[in-house]
Amino acid sequence: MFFDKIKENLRKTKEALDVKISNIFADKKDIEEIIDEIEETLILSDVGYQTSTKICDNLRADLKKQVDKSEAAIKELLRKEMTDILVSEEINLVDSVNLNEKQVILVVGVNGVGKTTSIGKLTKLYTNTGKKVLLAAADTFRAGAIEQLDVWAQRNNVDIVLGKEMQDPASVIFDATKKFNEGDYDVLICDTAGRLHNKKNLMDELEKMKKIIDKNISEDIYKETIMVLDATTGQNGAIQAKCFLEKTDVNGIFLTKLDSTSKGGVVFSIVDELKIPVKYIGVGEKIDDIEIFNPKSFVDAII
Ligand SMILES: Nc1nc2c(ncn2[C@@H]2O[C@H](COP(=O)(O)OP(=O)(O)O)[C@@H](O)[C@H]2O)c(=O)[nH]1
Ligand SMILES: [Mg+2]
Repeated sequence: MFFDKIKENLRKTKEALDVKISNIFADKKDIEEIIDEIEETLILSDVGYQTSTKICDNLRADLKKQVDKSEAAIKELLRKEMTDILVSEEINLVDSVNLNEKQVILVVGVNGVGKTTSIGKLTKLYTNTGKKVLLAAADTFRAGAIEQLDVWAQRNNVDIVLGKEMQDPASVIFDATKKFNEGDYDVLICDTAGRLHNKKNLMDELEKMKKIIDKNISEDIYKETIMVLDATTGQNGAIQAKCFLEKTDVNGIFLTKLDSTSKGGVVFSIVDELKIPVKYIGVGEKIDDIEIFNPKSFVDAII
């Protein structure tokens, strides 16, 4: 049931990958030719040049050791190699999803990627496990953004610290950390303005918010920064993320809009090149359209 749902949500990416790969096998070719064409298909599905090459080099090596070179056997090896990219030991597993720990989450990313919506979904995920969530509307750049988060707070029936339009976002974070410390909250999730990597003042603002969190929230409370990325932007989004990371530390990625793109392959290049785990995926606009990212079921759903 669950598996069918994720398969349906990733249908467009599956069409770009799996259907094309099946076609490669459809007309008889030699193994080298098949792997070359698989590599090309991966690159065209936004897996990224470097990561596609890595996957296919490993696949070639696997096949040297294996007698069975049927379509099923090759696809099985391909699934293994693709999963390995997502669970590599270089990726910090300490930072994997922990719904039980008390924590403060700062949500960052450029405009329109889905930050506010994703916070609404995360809030539901945490309240579902019995956690008391507090939200901070620190995207004070436009009044609409504050109201939008307020709507998600009401939907989830949780408390929110509302900033005022053009208020210093760091001061909203300050108020929120104070309320978090005084109340019996488990999770504080902070929304921020869409900040562009080339706007130095916006990056500075982000650092200021982090400092306030570090200063006001007890050391033993887990703190993290989640970067939201829009999967529909494919490789462009991956490049944008790289620029972002030059300026600020990020613990995990929330990759949105996988329901409406064939560019889901971008997951592989994000994890492989940035060495940051994808923690959540967004698969629709509704409150329950969120999945905790599972590398194996993701790969099984698209290949
Ligand atoms: N299809 C789809 N749309 C999404 C998803 N996440 C967010 N959106 C839409 O993306 C748009 C921008 O979202 P918003 O949360 O305002 O982005 P923000 O500017 O980063 O806060 C809205 O129309 C959302 O409904 C998703 O997973 N799938
Ligand atoms: Mg927003």
